[in-house]
Amino acid sequence: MAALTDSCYLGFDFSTQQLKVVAIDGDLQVTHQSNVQFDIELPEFKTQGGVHIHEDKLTVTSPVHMWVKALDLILEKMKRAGFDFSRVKALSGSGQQHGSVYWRKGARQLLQHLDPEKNLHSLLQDSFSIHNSPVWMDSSSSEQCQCLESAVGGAHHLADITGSRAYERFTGNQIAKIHKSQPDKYNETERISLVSSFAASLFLGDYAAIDYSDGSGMNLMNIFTKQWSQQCLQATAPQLEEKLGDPAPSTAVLGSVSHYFVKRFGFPEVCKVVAFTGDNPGSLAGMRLQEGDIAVSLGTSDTVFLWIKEPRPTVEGHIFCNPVDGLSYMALICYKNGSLTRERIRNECAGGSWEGFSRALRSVPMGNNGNIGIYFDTKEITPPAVGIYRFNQYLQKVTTFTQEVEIRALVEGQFLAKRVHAQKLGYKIIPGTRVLATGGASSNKDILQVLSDVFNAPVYTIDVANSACLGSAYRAMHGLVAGMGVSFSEAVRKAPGAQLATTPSPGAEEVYGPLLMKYAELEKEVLKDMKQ
Ligand code: 5FX
Repeated sequence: MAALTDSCYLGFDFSTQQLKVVAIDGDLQVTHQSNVQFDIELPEFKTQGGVHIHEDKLTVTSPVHMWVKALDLILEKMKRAGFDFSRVKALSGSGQQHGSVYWRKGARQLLQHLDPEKNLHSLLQDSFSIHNSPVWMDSSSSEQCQCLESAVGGAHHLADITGSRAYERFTGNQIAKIHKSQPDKYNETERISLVSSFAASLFLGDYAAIDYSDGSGMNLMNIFTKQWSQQCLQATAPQLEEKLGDPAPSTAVLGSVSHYFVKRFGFPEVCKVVAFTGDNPGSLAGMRLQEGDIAVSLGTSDTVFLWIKEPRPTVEGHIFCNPVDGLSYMALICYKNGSLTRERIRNECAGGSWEGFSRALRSVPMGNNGNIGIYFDTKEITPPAVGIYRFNQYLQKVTTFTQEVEIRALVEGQFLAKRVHAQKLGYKIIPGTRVLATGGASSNKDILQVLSDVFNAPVYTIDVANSACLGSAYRAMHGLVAGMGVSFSEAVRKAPGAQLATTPSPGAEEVYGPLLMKYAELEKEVLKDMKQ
């Protein structure tokens, strides 16, 4: 029996472009990492960025067999690298959210009796009724979204139940589309998994429950009762409840790894499988977000996630059950106009230089002398508007700003929007609130200063290249003690922390408090203009 210090925990991340794995030891230090890039290492599936974009440009799928083969490959790689599977006490994982897997009738039997002499890919050849799984990039289910919203009494009502209005990528709407377009395949389906619960099923050798947190991204689950909403199920497809199985807490131990992994790779028989979850919930765990914290990822698209106690679902953004604390929630807001817009303004107003961009930010005072800008180069998600809007200190529309004012208006506008929308979802700044910044733009100190000033909270930076994967390893470890009442933060207190980057400038709240209200009003006006 391995001593505690020899124990290790595995976290897998079935993301869009690759499968990753990380191992941590009992001190939460990373001891092993590996990955399989789908396009490069599994070229036979002919994916680009891990997906197939269909001719209509709206349908986006990934081959389910590619994910199975990727698991074969990554475990073989670990074995070749001398990884000692006998030390793994627990494993967990995450998957791209919303994607779905359709197991054919009889697949459960197969999963329960996998022959350790063969690879999973060959064993599970005939196990899926749908070979091309719809993924989160799919936006082909608008018709189903409209049907669902009207069946439950409107977008607001659906958000009140499921935490989100209807979104094309959300799994229920994808299932409804499959039921309508391929009824035979739907009827042949014994079980529908999310990417996360599908991956957990492979390890478990049985169908794994969908966890509450990833289950919140389906437009099917009541996020308050944590049960499937009968109203939503009925509006989606027949016999759906039996095909989904009961959802389970995200911290649940689902069972031990199947005999297949014990025999083929040498996992201990007692190695536990902790419920897998979505990649964003996984990142929340990897970043070790705590109550009151807000994570701002400044990448191609900007993402904000929050730990909240009292969620207020709206038709903007999403509320998910919290993956590490059963009494809390997480909110997620996606913005399409992130880095690409910052780069455009940098090119137009600072000669393409980030130093010039920073100089301009420093040369104009906090609050931009009352000038506010809204920059939606492409149609934004939150709010659904497009175009460039500039307002002077009297809130009158103007057509141009000086270059310096334009730069500050962009950065302040993006952060004011994040705080306004976060507050609408129930976010409150409380003593101890931290803003955790990640992604490309988080390396720019002057951008972070504006972030800190707008949120009136200290900003920390954290490297989250592998946050979902690492979060899964942390969750595997926590899963073993969660039942004894140990909190996630206690279980991972030894993990490396975030670095303090900056604190709010004196007087920031006096400047941005009133600007927040003005920004919210202007955004409403822009939306009204769009609808006319
Ligand atoms: C969240 O709602 C999303 O659709 C994406 O962030 C996917 O989870 C990416 F995998």
